Amino acid sequence: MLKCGIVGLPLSGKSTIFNVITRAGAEVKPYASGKTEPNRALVSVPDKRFDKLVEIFKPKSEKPADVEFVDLAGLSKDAGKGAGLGNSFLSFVSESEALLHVIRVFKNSAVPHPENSINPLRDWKIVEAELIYRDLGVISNRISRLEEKKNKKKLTPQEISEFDLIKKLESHLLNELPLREFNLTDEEKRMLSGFAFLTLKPELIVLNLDDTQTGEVPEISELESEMSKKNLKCVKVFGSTEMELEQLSPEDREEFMKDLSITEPGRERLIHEAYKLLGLISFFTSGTDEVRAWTLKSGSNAVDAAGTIHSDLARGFIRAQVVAYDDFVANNCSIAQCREKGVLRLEGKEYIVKDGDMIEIRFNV
Ligand SMILES: Nc1nc2c(ncn2[C@@H]2O[C@H](COP(=O)(O)OP(=O)(O)OP(=O)(O)O)[C@@H](O)[C@H]2O)c(=O)[nH]1
Ligand SMILES: [Mg+2]
Repeated sequence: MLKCGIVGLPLSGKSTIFNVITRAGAEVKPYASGKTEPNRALVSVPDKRFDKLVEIFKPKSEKPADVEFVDLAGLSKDAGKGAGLGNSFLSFVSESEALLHVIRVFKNSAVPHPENSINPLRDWKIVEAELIYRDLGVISNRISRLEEKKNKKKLTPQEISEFDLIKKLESHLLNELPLREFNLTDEEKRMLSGFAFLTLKPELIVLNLDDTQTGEVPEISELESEMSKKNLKCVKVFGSTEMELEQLSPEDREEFMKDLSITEPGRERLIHEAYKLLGLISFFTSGTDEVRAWTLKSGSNAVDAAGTIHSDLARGFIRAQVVAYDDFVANNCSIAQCREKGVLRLEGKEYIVKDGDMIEIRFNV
């Protein structure tokens, strides 16, 4: 299961955003919770194509794609040095494949700010520094290990190149730069995959606004220009308001959204951005028994797709019958017509699956 961790300073609105995304009703309070055990919820990825396939096939069962969201405790300044919840918190961060970083923009005198003022760029830097500090700790440990082995002349050739690399990473981190800004080759990424470095995880910035903060919001201009330089995407959400919105009936919700001129609910925007951030695509299996959306890492091939469904399908893989969802719809949702028009294809093992492919695996075990 792919996981998205929600991080940020205490009282920035992490649990509020978690509730927006998951409708899970996690506790939201105007004082620091100090909770160590994170809130977790599985979320179905909203997908109009999936809904349409269900409408067409009227299957006995349906299953959309899902992603898990994890709402973490606030990350205090100096957590990496053991302050606040310290390292127990950071270990929860490391299990997530991607991070949603919630930044407080809303003004609310009833909710104290750990730094006593609204300053999104400063807040982002505090959390970033903690993540960098934690990665540095992981690297230092590894360096001392390898140094010991080096002194005993017991380094393998692989460890020699790893040693080389992590020395460079160490000085990069010491310059207060995250590892995502270090140009790693695919080979190097593979070498480092076991470390679960926090500053290597894709990150989405969630700006938590009050619903009065519409149009130009001067408080966020500095942060936004800095993030665009760093290629980090920012999403604006009216945290508290959108949380209330998710508790309404669909009709009332629509009315309310019109009043606030919100076109896509924050919930859907956040889930879609998180899905993209995780580098995920969906493919579909469909029939009268079941319509199902499956999650796949972008760049995966037909055998990977088969294996996602069942290991037997990967083992006995012969061919994949594939049609793009758009072609299917353009051809009256008729497989026979797709075949006639030549848009229904038989693909081999090496075929790279595309987002929205409808797939049937031919296999033999
Ligand atoms: N006005 C306003 N208040 C908000 C908004 N988002 C959160 N709050 C309030 O801020 C307080 C903290 O919200 P939480 O979602 O619990 O924040 P948190 O980051 O999970 O807090 P910790 O887990 O304790 O670190 C609550 O009283 C919320 O009602 C917002 O968009 N606008
Ligand atoms: Mg919370």
